[in-house]
Amino acid sequence: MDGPSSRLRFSLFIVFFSFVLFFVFIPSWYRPLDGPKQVRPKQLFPSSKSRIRKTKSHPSSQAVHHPLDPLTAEEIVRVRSILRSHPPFGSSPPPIHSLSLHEPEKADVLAWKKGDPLPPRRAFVLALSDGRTHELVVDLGSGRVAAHSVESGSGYPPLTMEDLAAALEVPFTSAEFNESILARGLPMSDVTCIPPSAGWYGRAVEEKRRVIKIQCFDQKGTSNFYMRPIEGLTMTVDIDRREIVEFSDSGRGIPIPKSAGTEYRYGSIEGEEEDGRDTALPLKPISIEQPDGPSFTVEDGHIVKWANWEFHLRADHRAGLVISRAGVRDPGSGALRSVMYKGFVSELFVPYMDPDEGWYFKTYMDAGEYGMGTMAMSLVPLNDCPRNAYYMDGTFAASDGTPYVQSNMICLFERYAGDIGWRHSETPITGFEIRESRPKVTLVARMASSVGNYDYIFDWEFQTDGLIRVKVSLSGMLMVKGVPFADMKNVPGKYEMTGPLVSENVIGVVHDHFMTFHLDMDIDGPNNSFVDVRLEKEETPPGRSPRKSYLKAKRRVARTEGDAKIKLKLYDPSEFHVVNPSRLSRLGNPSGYKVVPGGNAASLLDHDDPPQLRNAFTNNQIWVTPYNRSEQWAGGLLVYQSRGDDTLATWSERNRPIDDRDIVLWYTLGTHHVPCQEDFPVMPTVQLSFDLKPVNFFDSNPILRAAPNFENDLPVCKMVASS
Ligand SMILES: *[C@@H]1O[C@H](CO)[C@@H](O)[C@H](O)[C@H]1NC(C)=O
Ligand SMILES: *[C@@H]1O[C@H](CO)[C@@H](O)[C@H](O)[C@H]1NC(C)=O
Ligand SMILES: *[C@@H]1O[C@H](CO)[C@@H](O)[C@H](O)[C@H]1NC(C)=O
Ligand SMILES: [Cu+2]
Repeated sequence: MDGPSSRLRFSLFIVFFSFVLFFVFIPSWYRPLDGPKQVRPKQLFPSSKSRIRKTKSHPSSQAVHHPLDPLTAEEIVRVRSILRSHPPFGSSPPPIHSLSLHEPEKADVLAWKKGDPLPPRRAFVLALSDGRTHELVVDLGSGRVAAHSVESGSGYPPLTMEDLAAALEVPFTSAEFNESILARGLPMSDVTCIPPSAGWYGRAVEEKRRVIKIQCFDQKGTSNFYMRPIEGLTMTVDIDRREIVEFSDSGRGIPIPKSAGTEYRYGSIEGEEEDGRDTALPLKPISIEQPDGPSFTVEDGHIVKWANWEFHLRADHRAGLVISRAGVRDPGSGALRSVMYKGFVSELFVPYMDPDEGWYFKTYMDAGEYGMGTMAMSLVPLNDCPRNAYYMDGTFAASDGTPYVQSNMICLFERYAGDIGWRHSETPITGFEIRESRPKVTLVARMASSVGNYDYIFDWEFQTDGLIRVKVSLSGMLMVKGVPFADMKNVPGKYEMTGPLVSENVIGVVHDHFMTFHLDMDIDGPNNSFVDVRLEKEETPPGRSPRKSYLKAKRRVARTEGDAKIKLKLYDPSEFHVVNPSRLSRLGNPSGYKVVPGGNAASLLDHDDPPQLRNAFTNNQIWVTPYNRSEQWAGGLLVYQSRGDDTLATWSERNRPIDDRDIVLWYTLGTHHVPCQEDFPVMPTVQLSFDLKPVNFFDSNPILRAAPNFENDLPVCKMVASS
C-alpha cells in the first residue's frame, strides 16, 4: 500500500472525525470556541425528536428484555409525562438532575428467568426545587409516583448540563470580569471558561445555595486552552440565581503561558520538523482480524455472552458503565456460576494540592458532581477501540426530562495482546520433549469519560481463567497553574511551587486520583464472607531446620464491618478473599474470589480536612458492608457541596455483621500524580488496575482444555485493492 496517500486519507478521516466530535462536545462542557456569544441552554438540548437516534446497528436496544435493562427513550418520555401530572409539581416539574432505572429488589432480579414477566419498571428521579432535593420513584406500569420524599441530608444532586452552561454565561455579563480581562489586554472573544465544582468548606458564601467556581483561559492560537490559564482570576457563581457572589483577581502579574507547543490535534500538528525530518514514528498500521467474526454475542441489547462468561452490561449517567449478574461457566458441571451481582465505579475523588485562593477548592468528586456517563463522549473507532469492537449507546434524560442518546458510549471487543494464558516447556534432560502454550484472549467492556480536562478510561476485562481485571487509564490535560517563571533557574527559593514546571510559565499542580468501586460479589449466591488471609512470619525453633524463618497463611473471617477496613501494607501482607462458606470444593475449600491490588496510593490528607471528610471512603482501600440497596454511592447520594454525612465511612460506623450474608466489597484504586514534562500538552495514558481472581472457585485450572493456536486456523488477511 502506498504510504503517503494512506496517511492523507487517514488524516482526512481524522479531520472529519474531529469535526464530528467537536460538534458533539459543544453541549457538554465549555463555551463554544467562537467567543462569548450567549448560548441559551435550550439550544443545547434540542427536542427529543432530534436527539433520539435509532441506530440501525442495535435494533433491540430500545426494547426491554431484562429487569436491569436501562430506561429506554420511550420510558423516559413516559416518566416525564407522569411527573407532569404529579400534583405537587403541577404542570412544570422542577429540573431533573438524575433519572435512571430504579432497580427491582435484588431478590426479584435473582428469581427472574428469561421468559418470566418483568418486575414492575420504575424510575428513580432526583429533582431540585427551591434548593430542596426531591427523591421520587416513578412507577411506569401504574403511571403513578410510587414514592416522593424531600432529602434532609447535606449536598445536592449532580449538576445538569443546563447548570453548567448557565454558570458559564454569568461572567460575560459582569463589568468586573470585563475590566479584569481588558486589564490583561485580552479581547473577550479569546476567553474560554470552565466550571469547576466548589467543594464544601463551611464558608458563609456556600450556605443554603448551590455555588460553582468559574475560571478562564486564553484560547487564542490553540484548542488546548487548558494550557493557557488566566491565573488568579476566580469567580464563585450562585448557580440558581446566576450571579457572581465572589470575585477574586490576584494574578495580573502572571503572564498567560504561550500557545506554541500546546496543540495536540492530528490535523494541527505538522508531521515534519523544519529541518525536513519526518517526526512521525516509523510504525506500520496494526489491527486484529477476526476472519470468522467475534466470539461474543450481545443478546436482547444487554446480555453479553463470551467464552465461559455471561453478564449484563448497561450505560448509567452517574457510574458510566455497570456490569451486573456476572457469571462464569464451570468447565466441570457446565453450570453458570454467579461471581458478581453488580460492579461499577461508585465515586472518584481528585484533590489538588495547592492551598491558594484559586486552587484550594479543587477536590472533585466526578461521579456525583458531574456524572461519569454524562461526561462520556462517543468513542473514536479504530483508536479508542479496535476495529473488531461492538458499540453500545447510553440513553439518558436532560434536565427537562427529554431523552437523548450518547451514541457509541461503550465498546466491547475481544483483545489479543500477544500474552500467554498458560505454558510449560520441558528441559530435554528430563527426557520429555514438551512445548505447550496457550494464547490469552480476553473480552473488554470499555468506556471513556472526559470530565473537563481529564479523560478516564474504564475497562472491565474478562479472562477465560475466571479473572476479571478492572483497569482505569488516565489521559487528557493536566490542570495547570500559571507562574511568573519560564525556567527553573529563575524561581526564587522562597516561592512556593505546588508542582513541577512542565512548560514555560506552567506548573502541573500535584494531585491525587482515587476511584472507588462498588463490587457486590455474589460467589455462588448472595451469602458470602470476607476472609483476611494474612501472611505471617514464623520462626523455627533452634535445631529444627537450617531455616530460621518461613511464612504461614492464617485465615481470619471478618465478623463485622470493623474487621474489614483494610489499609494495604507491604510488610504486613494479606490476601483478601470473598468466599461462600456453604459452597465447598471437592477438597473442602470454600469457593471464593480474591481482590488482588495492583499499584495503589492512599490519601494522606488530614481526616478532618473538609475534602477528606466528604471523601472519607478513601480512608481505607478495602471496606466490606452488608448489602443495602440504598448504599450505592460511596460519597453519598447527594454529593455536590455535601459535608460527608452520608458516605461509606459513616454507614460503616454501625459496624454491622458481615459474616455469611449478602456483602458488598469496596475497593479504592488511587495514584499520586506528580506531573512531568511528558504530561504536556496531553498526557500519555497512565494505567492502574486491580484484579478479581478465582481462589478455590474451580476444582482445577479451568482453561486446561483450551486449544492452542494452529497456523491453519489463522489465515493471513491480504489487503484487497479497493480504490
Ligand atoms: C466591557 O468594557 C468595554 C470598554 O469599557 C465596553 O465597551 C463593553 O461594552 C464592556 N462589556 C461589558 C459586557 O460590560
Ligand atoms: C440502608 O441504608 C440506609 C442508608 O445508609 C439506612 O438509612 C438504612 O437504615 C439501611 N437499611 C438497613 C436495613 O440497614
Ligand atoms: C442468607 O443469610 C440470611 C441470614 O443472614 C438468611 O436469612 C438467608 O436465607 C440466606 N440466603 C441464602 C440464599 O442462603
Ligand atoms: Cu493526574
